[in-house]
Amino acid sequence: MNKIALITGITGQDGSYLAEFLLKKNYKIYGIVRRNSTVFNYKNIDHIKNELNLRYGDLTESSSLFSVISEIINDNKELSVFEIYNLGAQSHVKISFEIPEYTTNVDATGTLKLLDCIKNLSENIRNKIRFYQASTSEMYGAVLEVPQKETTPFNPQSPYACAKVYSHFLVKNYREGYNLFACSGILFNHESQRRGDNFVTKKVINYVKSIKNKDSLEIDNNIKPLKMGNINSKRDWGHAKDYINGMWLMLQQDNPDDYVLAMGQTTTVRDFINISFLKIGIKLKWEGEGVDEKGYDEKTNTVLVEINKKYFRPCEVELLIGDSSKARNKLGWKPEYDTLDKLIDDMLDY
Ligand code: NAP
Ligand code: G4F
Repeated sequence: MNKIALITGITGQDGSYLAEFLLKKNYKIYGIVRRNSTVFNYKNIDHIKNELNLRYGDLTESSSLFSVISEIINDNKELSVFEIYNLGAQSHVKISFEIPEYTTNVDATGTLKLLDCIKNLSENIRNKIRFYQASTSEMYGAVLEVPQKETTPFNPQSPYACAKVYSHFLVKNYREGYNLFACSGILFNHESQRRGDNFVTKKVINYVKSIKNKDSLEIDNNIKPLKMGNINSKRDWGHAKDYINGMWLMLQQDNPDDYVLAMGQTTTVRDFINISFLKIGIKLKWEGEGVDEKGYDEKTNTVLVEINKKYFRPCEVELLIGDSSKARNKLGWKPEYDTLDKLIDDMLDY
């Protein structure tokens, strides 16, 4: 069987794990990469780069998408399975407030370009294609139901989430209107050592690792506190490796459908910070309120965490907690990193 996969966002956290996973299943993998002015942005895929077929492209440019899909079809006449994973995105919620138009062009209109390209293929080829869309729990926004599941109404709170809602409904529309095998995975936050440095978990872990080897915080005057935004919001965090497995399972079913992937446990950012510091033997005590709140090392009284309002968002998503019963029952999806503790240990690289 000639199995082909095309991954947009292959250089990102999920795309790189998915590529590793599919290589082990003997897929021939194509990936779309963006040109970068200084370096090859291949850190996450460097170790497998020679086994991949990488092509320059961008979700904002239809011709590049058409060109790579045409090449795949022409060069793989015997293809029997062609899976397209649309993971490419401007994926940072806070940054989407600063570049809303670009975020929409990539995260919303980009999906339209890709789906339309597939829609216009011959029926024979189209019937071999299975499409995965990276939908997100951010679409629930100011949540209208607890926990959130596939039927929970969306109430997006950022340009990023609005763009993802557009793509989510477009996938449903193309599935129903053109009979495409197209699924959306509504994934709750998932993290790993490959998480971008400016997402909250990785930012905290990087800081904790940076002070891990200090002999004494008391005599180290060079310690600059970690600057955080809203530490009271709650997230349902899992491990990226478990979530990419779920994406693949969605495309192996007889019929296309949408599924929530989540751990079903929610934790405040504050507790994520507390637990991460405890891992290196530091117990934090919190004093003050609002932007004046600080986290101190209980032993030495050194200030280790401060609040900086520059990290606040115009609208915040206060609470996310998912119900993934449908994926667990129908797909048999079962995460291996089943506690936050295991996720943090892995991110700390013990
Ligand atoms: P990520 O690490 O930020 O990776 C994003 C990928 O998209 C990168 O490969 C990036 O390429 C690529 N990209 C950005 N702009 C693009 C453009 N204009 N054209 C083509 N590719 C572009 O994100 P992730 O955490 O792996 O997430 C993967 C997908 O799942 C994203 O769509 C995200 O929105 C969604 N999602 C993530 C989570 C989560 O918790 N991680 C939860 C739900 C949904 P460069 O390397 O060149 O920047
Ligand atoms: O790590 P975050 O930036 O992730 P966020 O906004 O939940 O979005 C991530 O998960 C979504 C799934 O729900 C994805 F769709 C999306 O692509 C992305 O992967 O922030 C998490 C929470 C927020 O409430 C934020 O306000 O942490 C809070 N936070 C507090 N201080 C901070 C910081 N977030 C960041 N990035 N940096 C801080 O200093």
